[in-house]
Amino acid sequence: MTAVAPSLDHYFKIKGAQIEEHLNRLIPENKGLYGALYEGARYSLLSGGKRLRPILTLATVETLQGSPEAALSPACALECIHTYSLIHDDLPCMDNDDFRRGKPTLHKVYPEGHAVLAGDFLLTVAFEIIANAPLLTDQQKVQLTRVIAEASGGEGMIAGQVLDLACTGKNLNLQTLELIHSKKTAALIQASILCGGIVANATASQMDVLRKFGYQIGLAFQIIDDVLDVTDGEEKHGKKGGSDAANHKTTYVSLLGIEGARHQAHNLLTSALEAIRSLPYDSSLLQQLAKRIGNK
Ligand code: GRG
Repeated sequence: MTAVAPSLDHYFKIKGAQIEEHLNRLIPENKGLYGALYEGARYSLLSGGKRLRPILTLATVETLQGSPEAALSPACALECIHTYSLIHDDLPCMDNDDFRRGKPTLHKVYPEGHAVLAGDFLLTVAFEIIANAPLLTDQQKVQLTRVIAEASGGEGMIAGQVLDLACTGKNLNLQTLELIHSKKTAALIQASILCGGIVANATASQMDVLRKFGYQIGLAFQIIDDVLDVTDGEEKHGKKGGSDAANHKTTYVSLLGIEGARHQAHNLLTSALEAIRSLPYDSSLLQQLAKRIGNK
């Protein structure tokens, strides 16, 4: 029998609130001598955001009939890492952005060094959260640490950011662009799915399915982001062709056109849906999440 899928908006609302509450407890207010560090981290961490990555972890665990309570710690660790990456990405030495999640970026309201350190704090605390997770086995903690570190480290998100900086202003081909985005954006989204698999004790072949699904929805997410930068960007940033064009970045849209980029994302999502349907579970929740990425 197929379970009735909950409304996705409702799911985002309920799980988003749960994640918010957990993050608030994990990174509490600190009135001590270095309380400003906590204040800065909380400014960015508790400032909204879709909570896509932690929600993907929770949805994967639920799909594989694991414990959603046990998944809360790695889910929050992933959101800490994601927020750190946004804080650092917005710095003047990187993308130099003034607004994020509808508010001034952290370095606009605190000294720049303070924003760097708040980002460092969020990256570090993610691994502390995993180490101290109350409902995980030691083996799960090691596996989660490895998956998250690989996705965010020197072969993952940081490598993607380095390539992105090095390639700005250069004409890239599709292969190089995919390499950058697979590391910069898809890796952490894929890790969010894999973390769910680890918490639910997925088998090796189920992890292979999750790896493929996570990569494909992660890359599709970035392609759609490129499209939205053009279609919504002019309105948002006041720059013709969006902020990527203004920053001289090669994107899926500059290489394939808007329709070509949408088609590429659609193909990835179709293949991701096919993969996830092969799991011996009701995967309707993950299917809905993948479709939401396509329509974001
Ligand atoms: C600084 C090491 C380092 C890495 C930065 C992820 C990243 C690498 C930069 C972000 C730049 C960017 C805006 C990329 C587009 C895709 C993306 C990650 C968008 C933001 O994610 P959302 O839409 O954001 O999930 P919210 O605010 O909803 O969490």
